[in-house]
Amino acid sequence: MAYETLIVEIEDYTCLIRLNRPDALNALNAQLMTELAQAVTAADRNDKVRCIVITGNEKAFAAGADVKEMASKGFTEVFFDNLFGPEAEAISRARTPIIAAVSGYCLGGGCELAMICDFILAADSAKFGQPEINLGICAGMGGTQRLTRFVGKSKSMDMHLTGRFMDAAEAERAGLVSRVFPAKSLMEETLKVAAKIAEKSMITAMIVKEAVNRAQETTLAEGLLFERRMFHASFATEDQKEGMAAFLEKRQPQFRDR
Ligand code: DAK
Repeated sequence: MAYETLIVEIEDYTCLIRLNRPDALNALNAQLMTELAQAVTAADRNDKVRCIVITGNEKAFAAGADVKEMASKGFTEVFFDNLFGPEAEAISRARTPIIAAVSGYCLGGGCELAMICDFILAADSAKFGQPEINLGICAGMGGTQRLTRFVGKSKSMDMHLTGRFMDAAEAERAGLVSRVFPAKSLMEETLKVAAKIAEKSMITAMIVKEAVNRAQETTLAEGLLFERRMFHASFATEDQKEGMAAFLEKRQPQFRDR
């Protein structure tokens, strides 16, 4: 499918989705979010895709929702449009692991999009922020909820109330980002991480994704029970037999997603 605001490539079981509105620092407009939801949904259904990477360019992952598109709207319009709601949900429903590879500005809706992904790899140039307060609005695509779960109440309040940016080192210390790479090697390193995930059993990867996401959404007791049942269920797969046999035979496993 041809997209106007994205560049999508599938290679070696990884679907690389580049946000492509460089003149607007990849600001998220309605067209980009619609196309992104379509691209992620298509990749999620494609059995040649075992990991999805969402990235931007060196200057920006995305500098937020498109202020030019939003500025003149009124309450009824944003309420009935349900701006970005269905698109964000479509991305968060994907079962395939999604990595956000972030260079440069990752602000507002851009930071929220990165947090919808399963984890964030950052360039040392990355700058994260929820500066919506400077525009007279609060975050609208999960920022107050997800950032708080990532970094805790104190730092989340600080980010949302002051609108300040946090650099990659602070984001890694705070737990927002899993790893930081030099900007010039971010994509090479990200594709290595994607390849590492792609070689696993897809069934197991999806189980892991569901189980970790449960930790954000339920009580510890319910989450532990869910994990234990998923662990039990994994013994119904051929990939469990193969994984353990390969370990005992001192060879690499050949997973077949069964
Ligand atoms: N929207 C539209 N255009 C943007 C933009 C944005 N968010 N960010 C940058 N641009 C455009 C600039 O207008 C400029 O365009 P021209 O003037 O050249 O036409 C071009 O990108 C380059 O930007 P600058 O000239 O400003 O570049 P600088 O390097 O000087 O500054 C900056 C970079 C990132 C510090 C600055 O551009 C900036 O502060 N940008 C705005 C950041 C921001 O406030 N982001 C939050 C936006 S509000 C919702 C879902 C999501 C949201 C809301 C609701 N629902 C589900 C309900 C999200 C809201 C937001 O994200």
